[in-house]
Parts: sequence; C-alpha cells; structure tokens
Amino acid sequence: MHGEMGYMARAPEDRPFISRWFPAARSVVVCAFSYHDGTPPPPPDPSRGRLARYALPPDYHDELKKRLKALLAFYKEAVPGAKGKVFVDTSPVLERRYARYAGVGWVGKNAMLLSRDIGSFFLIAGMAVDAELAFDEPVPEHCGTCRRCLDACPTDAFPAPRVLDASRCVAYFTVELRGAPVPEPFRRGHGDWLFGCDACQDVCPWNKFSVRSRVFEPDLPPSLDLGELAALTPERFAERFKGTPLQRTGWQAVTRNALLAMGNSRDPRHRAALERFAAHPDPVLSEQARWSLGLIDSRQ
Ligand code: B12
Ligand code: SF4
Ligand code: SF4
Repeated sequence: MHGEMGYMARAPEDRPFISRWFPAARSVVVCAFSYHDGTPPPPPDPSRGRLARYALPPDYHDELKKRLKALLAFYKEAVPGAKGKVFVDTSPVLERRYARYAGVGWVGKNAMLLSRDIGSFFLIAGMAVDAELAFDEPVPEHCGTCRRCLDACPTDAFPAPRVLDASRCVAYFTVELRGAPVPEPFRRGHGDWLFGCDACQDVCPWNKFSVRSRVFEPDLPPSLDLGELAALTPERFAERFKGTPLQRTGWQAVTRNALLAMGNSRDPRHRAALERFAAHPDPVLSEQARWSLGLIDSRQ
C-alpha cells in the first residue's frame, strides 16, 4: 500500500499518536491553507502535460513552516513557559486525522480532507501545544451516496471508500517514484498527468466552493509543453525548476513522466523526441520512450 515510501512503514505505531512525536502534547491546532488560484483546469492538449494544482506555487513547506512558527511564537508570548512543536507534511503526524478531529472537515471517499466552506484544494499544517485548549467538534461527513471520485480514479487506487492504495496512485508514481519505471499496468491511467494528479478532486462537487488562495500565487502554468520539457538537460532542468516542487522529484523522473504523457497523447509529433530517448543510456528513459513509441504506432 505504501509503494517505495519507506518512511510510512517506519514506526507505524507512532504515526497515529502525536504524543509519541511530542510527548508534552495536550492540544493540536490545525490550519488549512487553500492553494487554488481561482482558474478552471486547463483544456486537454496533446502537446502538453498537466501539473496538479498544489505544484503550481513555489514549494509550500517553507512558507507554511514560517507561518506556523509565527503562530507558535505568538502563543508562547501569550503563555510564558509554554511548549509547542509545528508540523508541515513531513513530520510523523497523520495530518488528515488530526484535521478531522479538529473540525476542519471530513475525510471524503477520495481520502482527502474536505470542507463545505473551501472544498479540498487546501494544505494542512499545524502545531501541538502542551496546554489543554478549548476544542472544536469533528464535522459530519457530507459525501452521501456520491462516488464520483471513486469512479474517476484512472488507476483504481481506492480498494474501498476512504482507503487509498498509494502503490496504485498517479500522484505517487509521478512525484515519489524515482529511479524506476512506472509499472506497465498503470501507464495508460496516467493520461496527461506530468506531476501529481487531481482527478479525484476535480470531479468533487464540493470543490465548486474552493476559495482563491491568499497565501500562494502560481509560479508554474497548469500545464507544460512536453517537447520543451524533454529537451531540457539535467542542468537546465535544475535552473528552470529551482524552488518548485518538481526540483525534489528531479530531472530523470519528470522526464520519464513527460515521455509517458507523450505516448498517452498518441500524437505523432512527439515521435522525434521519443526516438531520441529510445537510444538514451538511461534504461528507465529509453524503455519508457520505446513503450510510448509503440503506443503511438499502434494507432497508425
Ligand atoms: C504519503 C502521502 C501521500 C501518498 C499517499 C499515502 C496514503 N496512503 O495516504 C501519495 C504520494 C500518493 C499522496 C498523494 C496526494 N497527497 Co499526500 N500526503 C502524504 C503524507 C506525507 C502522509 C499521509 C499518510 O501517512 N497517509 C497514510 C494514511 C493511512 O493516512 P491518511 O490518508 O492521513 O488517512 C487517515 C484518514 O483517512 C483517517 N480516517 C478518518 N476517517 C476515516 C474513515 C474511514 C472509513 C477510513 C477508512 C479512514 C478514515 O484514517 C487514516 C489513518 O489515520 C501527508 C502529510 C501527513 N504528514 O499526513 C500528505 C497529504 C495527505 N497529501 C496531501 C495532498 C495535497 C496530496 C495530493 C492531493 C497531491 C496531488 N494532487 O497529487 C494527492 C492526493 C491523493 C489522495 N486522494 O489522497 C495533503 C492533503 C490535504 C487534504 N486536503 O486532505 C497532505 C495532508 C499534505 C499536507 N500537508 O497538506 N500523498
Ligand atoms: S490522485 Fe489520481 S490516481 Fe491518486 S487516488 Fe486520486 S484520482 Fe486516483
Ligand atoms: S466526489 Fe463525492 S464521494 Fe468523492 S469526496 Fe467528493 S463528495 Fe465525497
């Protein structure tokens, strides 16, 4: 269920309990930060690959850590001697679980934390503190009989509602799986996703209530030209995507994703780039290019 994300298997018994990470914890404050830029998803275009919305602003970790640290400093000033610790994504804290307890929203059938007020295009960050604070109640769930997200998932990554099998998820393959090929049975499901995947959120009716972010501005466009991307050397890639979420995933995996999206587009205009990569010394890239050429040719 975790794919190659080994850290998820480490100390699994600690992950549900914030007090194992911060023993003094008595209360948890959870914040939601919209990253929606107010624009609709881009129209399909065989020459381009799509980026998930969260990847458009600069990498969010530093910005949210800064804001949570300021909140913690404010708290410590108000309560001299108080202790606290902030979490933004990378700590062993199950953020959706605590956000649910804190009343930020409910866990949708797509496993996303979902709010009636702002939909699900938001990031979670928070802090644990050593005092007992007044608390909000969890909100009831509002999915009802809807199952649009389950039906929209292109790789059948939900064995049951609210249970995500990460080892089938396009977001996992495109962002976290590096140095390895995308397993063949999931390639067609990637469609034109280049980095991350929003298919199970784009269809959610609650996302018509998404609010424009007051924290993040897009730095990247919602889709990138596949030919231009595949033409970048590792050095040019590093320059172009410095400070963006694509930087951490790196040239090899993002180029692999671009070659895969080229195949799924079935657009013969990508043939020259794919033929160049079919002879590339990197076996992951050359194999992906050959697979994509096969898909384009199978249509002729
Ligand atoms: C690893 C990870 C991934 C893995 C998935 C791992 C997984 N199986 O969930 C991959 C790489 C695939 C991934 C994808 C995405 N991720 Co991610 N991811 C994480 C990370 C770092 C850890 C999550 C984790 O441990 N999951 C393990 C499962 C077991 O825990 P969980 O999903 O939190 O589920 C709990 C709740 O569902 C709860 N629960 C509550 N009620 C109920 C009811 C029932 C019936 C059930 C079964 C469960 C349940 O129980 C579960 C266990 O406690 C978190 C940050 C963090 N530290 O939490 C971000 C995080 C979950 N990701 C986030 C985002 C934005 C995404 C993507 C949307 C990115 C994208 N567009 O490509 C996709 C969404 C995919 C999806 N539909 O969930 C946000 C989610 C924000 C939100 N509004 O929910 C987080 C919180 C990061 C952040 N700081 O904002 N992610
Ligand atoms: S992010 Fe994409 S692949 Fe992953 S569960 Fe949602 S729709 Fe499926
Ligand atoms: S698409 Fe429907 S089932 Fe899925 S999270 Fe949204 S409301 Fe719930």
